[in-house]
Amino acid sequence: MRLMIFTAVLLGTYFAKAQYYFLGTAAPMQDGCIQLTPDQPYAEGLAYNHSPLDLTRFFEIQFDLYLGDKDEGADGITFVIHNDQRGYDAYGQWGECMGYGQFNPFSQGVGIAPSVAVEFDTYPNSVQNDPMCDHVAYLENGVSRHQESWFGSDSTYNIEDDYLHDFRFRWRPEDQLIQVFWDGREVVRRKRDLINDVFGGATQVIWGFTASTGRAHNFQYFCLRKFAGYVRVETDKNG
Ligand SMILES: [Ca+2]
Ligand SMILES: [Ca+2]
Repeated sequence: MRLMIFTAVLLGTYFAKAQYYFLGTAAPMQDGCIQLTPDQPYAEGLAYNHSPLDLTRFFEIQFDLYLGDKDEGADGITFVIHNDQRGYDAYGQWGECMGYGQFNPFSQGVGIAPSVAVEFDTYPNSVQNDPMCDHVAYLENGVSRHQESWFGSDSTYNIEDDYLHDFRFRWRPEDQLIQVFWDGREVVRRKRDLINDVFGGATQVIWGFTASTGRAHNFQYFCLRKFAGYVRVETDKNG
């Protein structure tokens, strides 16, 4: 009996690490969380889950995000779903693009597309139309520039506060509704025909997190809390 429990713990650790494909500075941490960037300049890290999401079905995923402990740090994290032709090797530019976007709408930089993302942005960049404080924004197709931002009407809003923040992303295909909750508050609510208007009819999408730093930096990571929904599982890992 003891041996069985010990084996289960080992397998749990193994699968927690094996669940993600890592790019750049992303790496598993000892507590089961995933580092995206170390607290160093000019870092970029991405972690994609091995199981694609099925957009024909409801899902809700909940993670804790850690954005560092220096209010003046950078640059932030994005949650992304995509079917970029580069697949699990898709990445965007560093710095203000957080590993997701391109440097600005007029440059030749490559972002992740087609895609939908939510950024948790900790550094103001006027070219991306950022407010002067930390904020959340909905993004599409590798374009970091956004017209709308959420920062709780607090012009000093700061999420680099050494706390874990509760992030939830919900997709309801029956009414094509995206909802994002941040520390329990709904910060994005958008009707969008993701399958047809963003992903060109594709229903299976890769998902994960991206982050980067620039001249300013912070330690940035994420931890799974809950997953509700269906994923395509190629082998029965629990069998
Ligand atoms: Ca801040
Ligand atoms: Ca920014």
